[in-house]
Amino acid sequence: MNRTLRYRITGALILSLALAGCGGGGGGGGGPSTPPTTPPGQDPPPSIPRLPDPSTAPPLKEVFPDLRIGAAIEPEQLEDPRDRALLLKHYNSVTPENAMKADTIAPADISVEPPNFERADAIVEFARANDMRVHGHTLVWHTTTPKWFWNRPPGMSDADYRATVEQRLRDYVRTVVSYFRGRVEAWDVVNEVASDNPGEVYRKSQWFQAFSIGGGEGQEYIRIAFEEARAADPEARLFINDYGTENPEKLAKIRQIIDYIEATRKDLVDGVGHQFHLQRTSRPEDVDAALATVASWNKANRVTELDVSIYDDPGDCFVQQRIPPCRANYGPDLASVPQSVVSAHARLYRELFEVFRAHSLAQALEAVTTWGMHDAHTWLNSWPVARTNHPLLFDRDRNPKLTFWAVADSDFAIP
Ligand code: 9MR
Repeated sequence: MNRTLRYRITGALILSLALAGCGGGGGGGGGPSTPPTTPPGQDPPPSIPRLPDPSTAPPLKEVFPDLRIGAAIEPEQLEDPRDRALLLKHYNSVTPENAMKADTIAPADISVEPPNFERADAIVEFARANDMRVHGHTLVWHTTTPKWFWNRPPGMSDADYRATVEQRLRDYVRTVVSYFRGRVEAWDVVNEVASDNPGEVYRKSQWFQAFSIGGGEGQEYIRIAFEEARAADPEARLFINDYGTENPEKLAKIRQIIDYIEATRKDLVDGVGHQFHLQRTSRPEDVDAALATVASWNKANRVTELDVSIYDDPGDCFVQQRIPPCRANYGPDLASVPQSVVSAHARLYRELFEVFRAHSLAQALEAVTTWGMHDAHTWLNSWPVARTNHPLLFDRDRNPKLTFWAVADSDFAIP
């Protein structure tokens, strides 16, 4: 993982942790102290409910008819019969986890080599064939911007360099959004452009730096990306996507950035994409407040990358990325996780989806996408350390977990 990515994610979870503070969430992180969940096929202890037969699980998209329910996926998953079945049953929106990032679509300069839409097309065509929407992710993200965007021939003046980078940005955004026009209904136009440094609004990424050259406004790339996307597909919904938006300080920066983008044109930003990469000590009331705040701006909300780590890591885990300070691996499967942790995870998800339902009923939340479908495929199995995590609603066998039942059935007793 490169340094920029590490820095970015570090900020995300430190913010979440800072927010979590004395927050809820049961269970210690120090190792099994209460009975584990019961492996499939075995009788649970009397205090722990046996999970219902997976075939009786209601489709999530029907449990939340006022929300789009999405999952981030890779094209290969469409070839896996179990993943395909899970996707078709529960979801009506997909986000390409990586297939639409610039380093995938345009590893080489698109003025020299045509862009490669193959991987993205696999997902978009599957979605079309199955009546699902596609949430496009993401046009501009410093972490996945290929190097050719920054090429500077020797001797090029500052003014020419800035103009060249701007042209590359305009061409890239226009090319991609035009190509998917009518097939991708929304875009994360920019991703993670807000800074995590106190008092600093804009991330000082390579984008910001390139646009600052010669005394320009570093943040102008953000407005340009929105302008091009709007022009290329006037029907697409355009989002500014970021993590840590459950933190009011971070969200206030998003507001400032929207005000900048819309200073001269009020119709460029449709809404805020909240990643919500949470831990089980995160607080639903912070999530609720963030959604309410954005709604009060008359902007749309989408939850774009939801997951909840089962580890309540301390802040320095995300800096050091080793165990300790990161929590030790609970073990290879869900049955080795303390029941108190499994239950806390389920309770938090239940409360989060109660918040989501309330906002969807108030027309203040359009979609909830989880960052992956099941625990076998999630970035949290390798970050901040390689470790078995269980952040999603379905287990490694694609079966609904206690957390699923907590969300799907409000009467289901969480032990
Ligand atoms: O899950 C994605 C992982 O497979 C990629 O290697 C990584 C870098 O492209 O991006 C991950 O997804 C990120 C998303 O695009 C933006 N928000 C944070 C997500 C987790 O890192």
